[in-house]
This record gives sequence, C-alpha cells and structure tokens, in this order.
Amino acid sequence: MHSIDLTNCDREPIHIPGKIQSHGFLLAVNSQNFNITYASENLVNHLGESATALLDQPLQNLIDLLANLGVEIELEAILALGKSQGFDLINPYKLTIKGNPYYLILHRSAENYILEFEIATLQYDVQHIIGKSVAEILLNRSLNGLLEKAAAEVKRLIEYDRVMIYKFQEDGHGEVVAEEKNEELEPFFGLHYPASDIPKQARELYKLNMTRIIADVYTESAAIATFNNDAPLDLTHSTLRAVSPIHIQYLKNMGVASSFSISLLLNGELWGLIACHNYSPKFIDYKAREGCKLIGNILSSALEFREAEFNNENDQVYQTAVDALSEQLESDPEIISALTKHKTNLLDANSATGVAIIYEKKIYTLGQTPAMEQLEPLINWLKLTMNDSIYYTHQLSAHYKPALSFAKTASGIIACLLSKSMGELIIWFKQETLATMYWAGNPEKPVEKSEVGMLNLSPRNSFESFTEIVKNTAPKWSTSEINGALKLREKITNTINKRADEIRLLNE
Ligand code: BLA
Repeated sequence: MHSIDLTNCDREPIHIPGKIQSHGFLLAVNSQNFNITYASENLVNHLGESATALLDQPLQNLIDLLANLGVEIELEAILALGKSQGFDLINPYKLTIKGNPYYLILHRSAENYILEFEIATLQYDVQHIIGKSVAEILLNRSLNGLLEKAAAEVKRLIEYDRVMIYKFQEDGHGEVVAEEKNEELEPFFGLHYPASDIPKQARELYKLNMTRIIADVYTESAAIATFNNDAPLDLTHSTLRAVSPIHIQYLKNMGVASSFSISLLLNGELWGLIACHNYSPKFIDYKAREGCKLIGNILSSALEFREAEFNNENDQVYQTAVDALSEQLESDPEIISALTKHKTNLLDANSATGVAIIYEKKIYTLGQTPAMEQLEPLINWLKLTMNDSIYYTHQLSAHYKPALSFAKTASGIIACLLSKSMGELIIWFKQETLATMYWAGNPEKPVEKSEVGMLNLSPRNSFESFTEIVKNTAPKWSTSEINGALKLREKITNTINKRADEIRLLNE
C-alpha cells in the first residue's frame, strides 16, 4: 500500500515506461550484432507485421519488410554512420511507407540503437518561417516584450490554442509570465502552480530534451515488446516516450487534449518552459518541433543578458550610494560616523528600511529595526549560524522562528560579518510586504486519492483560482544589492585593519 506522499511523484521511473505514444512506432537494435531487441506492438498498424515476428531477428528482416512496402533504405550504412559520426547528421531521415511520409529518428540508448518512426505532416518550409520569427522576437528590448513575442511566434508556428511562458521560482513552483491564447479561452496569465505539478525527474528530462510532445491524451499507448523479458528500454532521449498516467490525468482534468513544451535554460538550469495546450488532439511534426527548439535556444540565450537588465531599476542608485560610503570611510576617521552621519548613510545602499551595526561591543541603529531584546538573540543566532561573510533572506521567520514576533519590521535581512572573533556585523532589515498570490487551485492539495494511476493517487482536478495572502515575507534582495553589501563589507574591514595598523605604528 502506497501512502499519499508527494515525493512518490519524484520516484516514478518515467524514463522506462515500457510503452510509447501511439502516433509513431519504435524498434531497437543491438549495437553489436544488429539484432532486433525491442519492437512496439503498434508496428503491425504501420508495417502490417507483428512486433514479435521481428524480435531477435537480424536487421535484414526489417530491411526486407520495408523493401516489400516500397522503402529502399540502407539501414546498416545509416547505423554505421551514426555510430561513427553521431546521429544528429542523419536525423530526421525522410522515407515514404505505403505512400505516407515518415521521419526516422535515431539515437543510441546504452547497448541499443533506437529507431523511431513518426508521420511527417508539415507541408511548408519551416526554416523560412523560423528566421522571420527569431528576428521578430529579438526586436524586443525588455524581457517581458521578448517573452510575449516568443509566445506569439510559437503559437503562429504550431497553431495550438494556448501558448504560455511558465517561469520557475526559487522554491520550484511556477508562474505564467506571458501568454498568447485564442480569444475565447480564459487567461492563465499571472497564475501560480505548485512545484509538484512538474516533478523533479521530469524536469531533469526537460534539461536533456528541449521539446516534449504529448500528442493525444485520449489514445492508448503502445507496449514495447521484447524477446526474453529484457529490462525495459531506457527512453530518456526518445521522442515517442509514453506519458505518465498521472500527468495524462492532470491534462484531462485541465481539459487539455494535447500538450507541447519547450525548455528554457539559464546557466544550465531549467529557467522555465514554453507550455502549449491544444483542446483537441494535435501532433506537431518533427521539423516544426525543431523550429520551436531553435526559438527556445535563442530565447534561452537572450534571457541571460535581459534578466540582468531586468533585475532592479534602483540598482544604479544603490551602486552610487556604496561608492559614496566608501569615500566617506576614507575621509572620516570614525567608522560609525562615516556610515551613519553623512549625506549618504547605510540605508541608501539598498532597499532596507532599517539597519544595525554591531561594532566595538555597541549596537548602533538607523531606521526601523527590531527592539533591543529581539535584536540581541538574533545577533547571537547569526554569529552561530553564519559561516560565510554574508547571510541574506527575504523570509527570516522561515529560518529563525523568533523573527515571527517582529516580521512586520524585519522579514528581510542582509547580515555581513565584519569580524567573527569580535562579533562585529552589519544587519540590514526590510519590512514585510503582504503579497497576494493567485494559485490555480489550492497548492496544498495537489493530489487527490483515487484509483487512477500506478501510485493510487491522482493530480488535483480543481484549478479554480485560489488566493493566498503571503505573510512574513519581504520583497527579495536583488543580486546587485547583495554584491553592494559585500563590496561595502570589504571596504569597511579594510578600513578597520588600516586604522588598527596606524594605531599600532603610533604606539611603537
Ligand atoms: C509533466 N507537468 C508536466 C509538464 C507540465 C506540467 C508543463 C511537462 C509536460 C507537458 O508539456 O505537458 C504542468 N502544465 C503544467 C503546469 C501548467 C501547465 C503547471 O500547462 C500551468 C499552466 N503532476 C501532478 C502531480 C504529479 C505530476 C501531483 O500534478 C505526480 C504525482 C506528474 N507532471 C507529472 C509527470 C510529468 C509531468 C510525471 C512528466 C510527463 C512526461 O514528460 O512524461
């Protein structure tokens, strides 16, 4: 008996489902002797031969079968070329079976070569359209403009009913940050979804494969037959990999018939997905998927510099304040005075609403800070927990429970250690800002008990909007606020050391 536990989702071995989606068929060939090791049972629908008749047979049997259907294909030469040069050169290999255009897509999976056959449907030259799309997308200077245009171009290319840019947040949950949809559909823009909607191992697969097509949630998947009960074939890189029954149920609950996603990566991590829905079954041709992959790649590389630009419009102001403070430290012999008594003070260096400096056994404060009896235990906790020169959070009470009592004044902190041995530090505080989160369904209830699916649980079937007021949280610190604090810390510790040296020299 499995208990209802969301970590179950992360453990479903979705790369070895033993099945494929039935819009194509699959064969696997041993890379040493070229014998057929696996074949999907729907082969009979496409080639008129049963999968089991081909199992454990030499590749020649497949070549003969294809020849009888009018397909001239040098499969051995293709595999040999793939073996030496990689399959990217060959994919997709176009062929016509019984008058129907197909693509053969090949890759290696451990000791097998996997051959996947998909119907080719595209009538026009996708390359031409993509060039124009990319130019259109890159015209945008702002990140938001870029994302919106990318969604629009993907929608134009694949003609799905809804195309969303889904961005992951630090805690793994996600938000729809851009959307292009058919007019009659209700918007999902601005809605948040819990992390468990896309489990960890699925995210790993989307880092390896840049597109994922789920062509029709209402068709049965096709089992993959093997000769002597071999271990299930590893479909990590397969395009036809069958979909987890849990995710199928999720899509059905959303009313979606086909789903397509394109990975967006930033610095090797999954930044988000371009998530596309169609409300009736719709397959996307390999070449069109490749076009979308290109759009995803270009968007991913554009993210890198646009996200930095986007960070915080006040960054420049903070930067100037840090420079001014550094100059004051040079000109004013008193450290505390240099940081608190001049035109520019520590509160100008970032978006903090209060600051405390613990220096030479005294506590100095500016702006709003927790009361002394709250501050002292916090300082002790920081001295014990801080290993690095800096510690920051925008949700202090999640890490330090007593902070609940002063969350209004200080939900965000940046603490900089000046001297661990002397217990000297600067702590910036930022007030709580109540934020409203619009969830699609109650995030606390991502699963419901049911008989559907191997894990005896089903994804929630309510996506009705659920409003949550987020408490005990301050707006996040930006990267440049953190960098500014580090820079200032270095300047202060250097000044302290210099002054100490000067005093020592005087006394000698
Ligand atoms: C996969 N879940 C996915 C994917 C998306 C989502 C985009 C990628 C595959 C695809 O394109 O369909 C979730 N889809 C969303 C979200 C939005 C959307 C958040 O459109 C918002 C607009 N799912 C659950 C639970 C489990 C689960 C509780 O809700 C597990 C118990 C599993 N989701 C799950 C699995 C996959 C998945 C296993 C991988 C599917 C696959 O690639 O085989």
